[in-house]
Amino acid sequence: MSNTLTDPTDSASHDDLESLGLLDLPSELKRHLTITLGHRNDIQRSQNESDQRYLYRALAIAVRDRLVPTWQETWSRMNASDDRKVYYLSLEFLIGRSLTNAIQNLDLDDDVHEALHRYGTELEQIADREHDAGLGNGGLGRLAACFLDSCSNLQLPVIGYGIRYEYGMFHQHIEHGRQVEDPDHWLRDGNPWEIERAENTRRIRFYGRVENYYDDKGTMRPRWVESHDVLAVPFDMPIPGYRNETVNTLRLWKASTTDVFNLREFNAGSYPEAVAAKNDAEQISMVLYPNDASENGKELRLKQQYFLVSASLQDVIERWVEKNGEDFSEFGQKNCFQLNDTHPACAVPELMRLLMDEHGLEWDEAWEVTTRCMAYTNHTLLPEALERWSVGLFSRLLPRLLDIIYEINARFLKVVDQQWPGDIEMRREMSLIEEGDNPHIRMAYLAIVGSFSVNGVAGLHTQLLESGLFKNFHTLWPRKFNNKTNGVTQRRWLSHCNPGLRELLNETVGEGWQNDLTKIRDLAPHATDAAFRDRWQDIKLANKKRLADLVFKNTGVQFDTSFMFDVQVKRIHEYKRQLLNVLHVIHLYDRIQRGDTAGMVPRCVLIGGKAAPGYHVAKLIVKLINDVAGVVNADPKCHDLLKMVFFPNYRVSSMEIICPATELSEQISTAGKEASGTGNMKFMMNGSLTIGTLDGANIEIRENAGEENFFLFGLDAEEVTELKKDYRPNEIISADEDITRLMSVLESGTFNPTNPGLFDLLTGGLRSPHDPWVTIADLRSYIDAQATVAKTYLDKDRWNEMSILNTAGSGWFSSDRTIQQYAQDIWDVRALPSK
Ligand code: 26V
Repeated sequence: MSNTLTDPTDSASHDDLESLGLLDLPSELKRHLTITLGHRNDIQRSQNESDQRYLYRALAIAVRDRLVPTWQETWSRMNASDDRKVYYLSLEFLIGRSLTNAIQNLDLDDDVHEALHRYGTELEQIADREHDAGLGNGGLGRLAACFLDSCSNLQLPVIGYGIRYEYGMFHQHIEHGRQVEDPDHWLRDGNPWEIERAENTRRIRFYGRVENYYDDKGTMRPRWVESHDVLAVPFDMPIPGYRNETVNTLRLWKASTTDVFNLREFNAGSYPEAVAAKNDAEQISMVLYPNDASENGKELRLKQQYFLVSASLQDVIERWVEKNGEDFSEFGQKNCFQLNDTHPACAVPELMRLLMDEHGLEWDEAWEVTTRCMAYTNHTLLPEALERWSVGLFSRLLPRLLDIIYEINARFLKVVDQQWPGDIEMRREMSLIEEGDNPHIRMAYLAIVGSFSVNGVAGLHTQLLESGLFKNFHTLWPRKFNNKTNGVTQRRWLSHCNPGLRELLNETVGEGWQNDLTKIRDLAPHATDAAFRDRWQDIKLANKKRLADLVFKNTGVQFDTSFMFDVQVKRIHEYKRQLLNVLHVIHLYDRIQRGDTAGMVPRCVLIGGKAAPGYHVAKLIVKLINDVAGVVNADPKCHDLLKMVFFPNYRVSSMEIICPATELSEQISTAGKEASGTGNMKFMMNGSLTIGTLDGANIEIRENAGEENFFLFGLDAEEVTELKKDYRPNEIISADEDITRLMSVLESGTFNPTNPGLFDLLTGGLRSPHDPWVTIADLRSYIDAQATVAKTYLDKDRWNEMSILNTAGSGWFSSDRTIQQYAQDIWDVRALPSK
């Protein structure tokens, strides 16, 4: 795929800037500080919070101004093109910070340094003022952000569509070892990275009922009446490509109601109610739902999903009609909607509705178009995470859509009947409607039936979808199914976050890896070069120092940079088995108590992540981590061998400090449960070694790093399934001296002396024959693998060699590779030629 780089000195030339009415960056910064923001210009070496915030805003506007012309140009070029376009529909985009990303992509580092110099400050400090755009929970949301970055890098005609949540992922702080949630009002200081496009506002319907009427040709047609409408106002964020004259768009919808149209509706004279209704409408884009099974089925969440889908489809259709009139015969060939999980699956019936009810297509034509342009990505194998919406709720909120879903189902069940004639059980199993007292719509099935492509996010995950969750659908339509192993953008997750390593890589393999990560292979021969390994280790040490400072600032715990940095950061969930990690720490603690420290390597163990607010067990795990850390860090016997922290409020910007400093990456989920994982890839790129199970993308990480450069342990997915038939954790515990001991330390109340029984729910789960995560089954193997890790760490040369080979093998995990595969195999789109 072509990815032409223009000479950056061209794009930033003095003449160009002048023609855009822009001055050099130092002057622009001053202008925005004093004129745009009306601040004083006598800041000198100011550590003052408020001065720094002004500097951040002025710099952000100055940098954004340099994106705007290319942004507009990319938008017009895309609209003018007749090539197929892609829309990435997602309830989550975990963007993180934009300033440093834009500076890097525009190659403005030196200019920014110069501009900030006169204020006696550095970019790192100013950049830290930016609130993360935390519009996502974890992997799925961050993947969407990495994908947009790669689409811009590859100059693909892709628009992201999402919701502009007023409150993003909650802020986490720890009180007495427990997670406390605070709202994340990330927009409170304004957002220089968005532009409101009120002229593209859309109207979204809810509630009401369906009636039939006769159109002007005398045909009876259904229509949706007496609906309560809400407005969707788009806010665009720029997604800059890497030094390539492309700036794509992320369009985020905010819910609103104009006073004008609202007051007219409430013309009975009830002014306060009319104003209150405004509030009601704005609820829809108020807050991101935390990924939490207990939140499943909430009406507001379904409203968010339909709101996103309807606004985005109307937006695309309006641009289509402007250019092509009411001829939709090629709409399916020229447009493609990628559904990020089932969250936007209402796109299937909504596109049908818009085409039939608003644009007069017949069912068959509309279905042909819809199934040509919808593609669905699955992100989870956990049955409790599969979305189902109650038919009752659906019929109240989206009555017209329910009729369409029933019709899709009726036609689909005829296809099932052709394949399996007379097989009633198969009809029941595959129906889009789960029957029962309280029937539900199976959103994954709706997405599969309405899409031409269904993909998993790692090799094993796709295999398990085909042979398990979606087996019948795979039998019916084998060619719909495909794998697209996830990836991450090396521009944020290596180049930006690890400047020391960036410079070494540039020097060693050239700069090409920044937009073609396969080039990083050339690092491999240097793994045996002693001098190179020393430089490699020095860079890691500097990154460890940076993380140790942050850990101290956030927790008051002093990390010793000569210790091994052992890290597990991700959402807190039972299947990810943070508990397994804690059990190993307790094992080390117990050994230290007994003086059995031969071969032990000093470790700093860091665990971080958010628990869904309603997920009781996950929150108890957070408490256990904090309480074990408290005991370990207070014990003088541990002082030279073991430190542990719970890292509070883990988010994108913390990972940028954490992953470059990590030596051991913990990827220890129960095999068959983690669809892919993407943190695992960020660690690998930055030279961490992985201790992991054969789960998700770990399998591919091990293949690419070389088996000898990966610490494997535990049962594989098949073995887990087999074991569950007869699992007896208590027998495993009593047959193993170390495990017996560590369980008795945990159960004796060492970590909860004043609160007996506090962790019984956790220990009870571990000991249960029905423990779905079979933690005890993998514990021996995990402890042994950790002993191998320690032994290897003592051999510095070997460790550094393995570390280099991990980075060298990480080329496959660039999201550029993933996106090229989506572009070729699913989307059938090519790069838009530059102007
Ligand atoms: C479910 C729900 C249900 C309640 C409302 C909010 C909400 C939000 C998200 C989810 C599903 C999340 C699924 C997910 O994040 N999957 C992760 O996707 C990553 C990217 O493909 C993958 O690397 C991880 O393995 C997978 O767990």
